[in-house]
Amino acid sequence: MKEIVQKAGDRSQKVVEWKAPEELRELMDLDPTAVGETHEKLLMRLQDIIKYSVKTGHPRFVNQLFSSLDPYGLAGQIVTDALNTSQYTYETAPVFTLMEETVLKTMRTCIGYTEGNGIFCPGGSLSNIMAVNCARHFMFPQTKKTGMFGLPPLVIYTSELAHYSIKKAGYLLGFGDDNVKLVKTDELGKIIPEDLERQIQETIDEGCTPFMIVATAGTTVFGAFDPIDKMADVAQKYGLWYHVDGAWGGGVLMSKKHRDMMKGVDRADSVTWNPHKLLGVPQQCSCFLTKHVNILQQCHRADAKYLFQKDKFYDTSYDTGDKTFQCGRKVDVLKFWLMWKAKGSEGFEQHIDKLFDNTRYIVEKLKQREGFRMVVNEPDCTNVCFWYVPPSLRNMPEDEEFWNRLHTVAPKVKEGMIRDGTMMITYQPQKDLVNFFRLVLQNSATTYEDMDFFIDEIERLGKF
Ligand code: ABU
Repeated sequence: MKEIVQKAGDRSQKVVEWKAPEELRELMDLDPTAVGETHEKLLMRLQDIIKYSVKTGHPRFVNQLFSSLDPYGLAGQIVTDALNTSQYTYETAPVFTLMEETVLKTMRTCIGYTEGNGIFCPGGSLSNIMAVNCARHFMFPQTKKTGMFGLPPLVIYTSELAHYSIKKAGYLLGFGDDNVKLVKTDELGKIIPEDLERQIQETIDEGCTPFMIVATAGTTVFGAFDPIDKMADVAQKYGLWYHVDGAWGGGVLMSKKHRDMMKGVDRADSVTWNPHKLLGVPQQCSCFLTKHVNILQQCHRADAKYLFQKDKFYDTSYDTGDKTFQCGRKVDVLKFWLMWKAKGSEGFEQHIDKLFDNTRYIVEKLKQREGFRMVVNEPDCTNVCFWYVPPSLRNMPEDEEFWNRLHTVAPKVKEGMIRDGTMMITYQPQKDLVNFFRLVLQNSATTYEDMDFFIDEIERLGKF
C-alpha cells in the first residue's frame, strides 16, 4: 500500500508497465486455486498486480476524467472497505446515513437549491438514468404501476455530444433510441438552443410528448458547458423536467472564480455531479441531486418488508434504501467527507483553480509550439484537445490525404507512450474531426514541468 502511494507521485516511475494480454495472462497465473496459498505467495502476487496495473495517481496520467491519489480519500476508502457495510438502512450504516444526508445537503447548497434530496449512485451513468426515471415519474406517475402502455412516445432532448448514458437510459427505460433526440452543437461543442426548441416543436407537431431536457456541464471530450440558463428558459417554457449532467464539470461549483460556468443550474430539477472527477475523490463517488424533496422515494419505493420494516424502533425515514433502484449500496461518502474535512471547501477551491491555471499554461504552450494545433482554442473546462502534426505532414496541402494521415498520428504516438510507460493521454475522433488528443487536467499535483514534458514527449514519439 505504502508503495502505491509513494510511487503515485514519483515521476521516475512508469505510468504503466505494459504487457500484451497473452503475456500478462502468463505472468499473472489468474486461475483460482483448489488449495490456498501461503501469505508469502499472496504478497508476491499483490506485488505483481501493483506492478502491472496503471498508476492513475501518477501526475503524467492525463488519460481519463479521473486520476490522482488523495491520501485522505484513500484513507476513507480503506475504512469504508474495512467496515464493509451496505448503505440501505440506518441500522446497518448509522454514521454513513447521516454523513450522506449532510454532504448531499451541502452539495445542494452549492447548486443553489433551498430544499431537495439526493443519493450517491454507482457512477454518473446511473445518476443520469436515475434522473430520467425521476423525470418520467414526475410527469407520468402511473408508469410505476402500469408501465408505458397507453402513453404517447415520450421524448428526451440532449446534446449530440452528451454522455452516452442518456441513450442508455432510452434503451433501459423503454423510450428507445428514436426518442432520445440529439440536439446540434456549435464549434465549441455547446448545444444550440434554437435547434433544441425546433426539435421540441417538431415532436409536438408529430403528436409525441416532450418530457425532459438534459444539459451537459462539461462534455466528455471537449469539456464544453451547454448554455445552462438559456436551456432552463426552454424547459420552463414547455414545462419539461430539466436535468444538468455535471458529472465532469460539477466541481467548478466549488470555485468562486469558475462557478459562473454553471449559471442557472439552480433552475434545474436535478443534477448529476461526480466528485470522483474534477474534485479528485477516489472512484467511485457520484451524486444525483434534485430539488424535489419526495421524488426519489415516490419513484423507487418498493417497501421490501424484510429490510424496511415500518415497526422498527427508530425513525425509519432514515432508511435510504428505497430512494434508489439498487438494494445493496456501497458507501461512497466517507472518502469525500474525509477529504472535505481535511482540506475544507477552500482546499477544493484551490484545487479547481490550480487545474484551470494549468489548463491556461498548457494551452498557451501548445499554441506556441510548431506542429501542435488546437482543436478548441479556449477550452471551457480542463480538457485540452489538440492535434500533433508530425514533420512529414507539415508541408502537405490540407487535403483529404492530409486528414487521413493525421488520423493515424495520435494512435501511433499513444502506442509509443504506453510501450515506454512515460505518460498516458487519450485520443478520439469527434463529429467530422479526425483523431485528436484529449489531455485532461484533473490532478492538481501536475506541474508546469509535467506539461512541458507532455509536449516534448509527444514531439519525441511523433518524429515521423
Ligand atoms: N464517464 C465518462 C468517463 C470517460 C473518461 O474518463 O474519459
